[in-house]
Amino acid sequence: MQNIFRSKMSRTLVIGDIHGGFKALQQVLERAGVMKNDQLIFLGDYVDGWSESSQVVQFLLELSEIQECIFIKGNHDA
Ligand SMILES: [Mn+2]
Repeated sequence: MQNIFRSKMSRTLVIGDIHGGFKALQQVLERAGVMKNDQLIFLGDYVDGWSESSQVVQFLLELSEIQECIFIKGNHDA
């Protein structure tokens, strides 16, 4: 019953401080069970930290074409 209800509900999910952690980003999206009708708000700091900043940015650009995304610029992204 809960799954049927959830499938019709859209959520707003907020993600911050990815810092080049592409694998961690994949894991958090998977564990949150992100669906097409969820809105994603990214709080910035996409780069600096882990070594996969380019993969993170490429992935988010592609994701934004199929999913409602809002990107805020963090202090590390200036
Ligand atoms: Mn940060």
